[in-house]
Amino acid sequence: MRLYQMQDSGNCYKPRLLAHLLGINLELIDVDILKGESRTADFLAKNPNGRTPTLELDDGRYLAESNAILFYLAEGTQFWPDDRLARAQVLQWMFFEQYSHEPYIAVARFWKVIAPECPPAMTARFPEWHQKGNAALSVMETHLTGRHYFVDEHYTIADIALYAYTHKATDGGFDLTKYPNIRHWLAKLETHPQHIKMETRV
Ligand SMILES: N[C@@H](CCC(=O)N[C@@H](CS)C(=O)NCC(=O)O)C(=O)O
Repeated sequence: MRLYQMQDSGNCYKPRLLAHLLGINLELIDVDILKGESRTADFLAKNPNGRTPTLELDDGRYLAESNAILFYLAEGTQFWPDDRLARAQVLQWMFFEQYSHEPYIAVARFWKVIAPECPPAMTARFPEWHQKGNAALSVMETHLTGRHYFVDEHYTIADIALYAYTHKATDGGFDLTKYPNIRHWLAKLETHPQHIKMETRV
């Protein structure tokens, strides 16, 4: 399978991390979103929404949305639970990630480290991103009290979806020292023998 991706994107890191945990090889095709490569006619034919990551399956079909790609790769593995409620809880945290977490924590990081020539209209939005991002981190911090993982005390794709941008939250100006349970959870995931860093190119 081929992953159309950007190395420094947390959304693209999610499927790379899971694939490595599962021993799946992905061919990586870099898409420079700052040069508009995600909006060419050729790329839009693969993903009409013009975003990375986009997975090309072995049969030539495409799948977009990082969390949908996580689900596709995880089905039938230990990262997708058997229990009905646990499966729904994994989805609960993955929807939380996309609605309440990524739009603030990933976006703040994007404008600080990936496109630092941030226009004034974006700079003005940092207080809102920090307020809403900290609200999401507080929800995670409370949930992680007495827990090692988000769902059912097993490492699932809910953890991967939330790990991707949480472990880089300081890049966007968030202070993780306020969240000891989150820091323990991040450290726990990093002890997995197949864990890879975002910068690792596999
Ligand atoms: N909800 C999407 C968000 C994907 C997304 O925003 N990707 C960014 C990189 S992190 C992108 O490719 N942007 C290119 C563009 O908007 O043209 C997902 O989880 O995959």
